[in-house]
Amino acid sequence: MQTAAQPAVQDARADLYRRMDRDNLTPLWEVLHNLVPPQPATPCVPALWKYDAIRPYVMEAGKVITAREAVRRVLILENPGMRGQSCLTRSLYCGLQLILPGEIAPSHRHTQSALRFIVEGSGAYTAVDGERTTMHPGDFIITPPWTWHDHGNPGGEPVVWMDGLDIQIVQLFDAGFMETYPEEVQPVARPEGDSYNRFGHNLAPLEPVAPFARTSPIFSYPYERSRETLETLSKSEDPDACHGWKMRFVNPLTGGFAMPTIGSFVQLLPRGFASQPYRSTDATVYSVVEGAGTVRIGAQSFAFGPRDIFVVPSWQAASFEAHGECVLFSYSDRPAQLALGLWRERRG
Ligand code: GTQ
Repeated sequence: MQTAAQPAVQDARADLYRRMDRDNLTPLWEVLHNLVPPQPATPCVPALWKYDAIRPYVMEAGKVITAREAVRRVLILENPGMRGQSCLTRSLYCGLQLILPGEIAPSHRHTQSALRFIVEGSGAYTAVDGERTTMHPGDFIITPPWTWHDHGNPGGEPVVWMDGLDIQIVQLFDAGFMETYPEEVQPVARPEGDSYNRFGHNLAPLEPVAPFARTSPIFSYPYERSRETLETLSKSEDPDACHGWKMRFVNPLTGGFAMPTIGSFVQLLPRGFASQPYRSTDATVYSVVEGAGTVRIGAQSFAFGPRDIFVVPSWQAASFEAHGECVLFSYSDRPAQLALGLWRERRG
């Protein structure tokens, strides 16, 4: 504990600070506590968006701008504690993208990784390096870094998905590049399902190939498969006290996370389940796939239903109450924290 300095000493300090400030110097001892806090002190706050409340804005955006004109017609979900920074957690971006029947979102590539989690509608596609995949609600789709990607909707209904990107991680490292493809739509080079066929059936090509470097060679994980896995799991073992039945999406070539910067998860909570509180240093974005319940985050409680999106900040305890059987998709920067030796968790 510092005691208050004598007025003469205070003046001497203030004078020193003023002079060194002109040379871009500042004393550590005035800011040390904020720089190295005893535990995570985040501006990120818990928040939940009811899909029914925000869907009208998404659809209205479809009336005022085309996907072509917008390039990506997306409403960004901004954390209320960090407005203006285009992020939902400190490290991750979240948006809701709309593509209407007949529209295309032109092809480009960037070093930021993207995930898509399909929220509403079927029949749109996203193309990654020459292969298209058709979107269905609950599908988890990856756009690996520096791969050409465009989206289109040849179907008959609006399609909405959640975009999760590592924009703020790439920003932190000033490692962002972007290019526009010379055509609006990239040519199709492989049939739909090609990557899933090569890498998604417990087989891999003989030659050690990793088409997307450190990102999974599977770029579309169908909901049908993940739902079936959770269902089967729930019949063979008791749910985890904190997580219910929870799995992570995997890169089949490494066994690691599907993306190097973003971890993605899917979990099933049985009807009536009340979880133990759980905290971890990776702030996590949730998209509700099925079921209704309540999530308690720190001192706040939020009711959730299908298609709602909510965020749990770093090191805030979260616990769930499932009114019906619930399926939750979630993503966080866990792989990045693990790679850097930073990740911590605490149960209970
Ligand atoms: O689909 O390529 O929400 O580049 C933000 C940036 C989506 C995309 C976003 C993007 C994209």
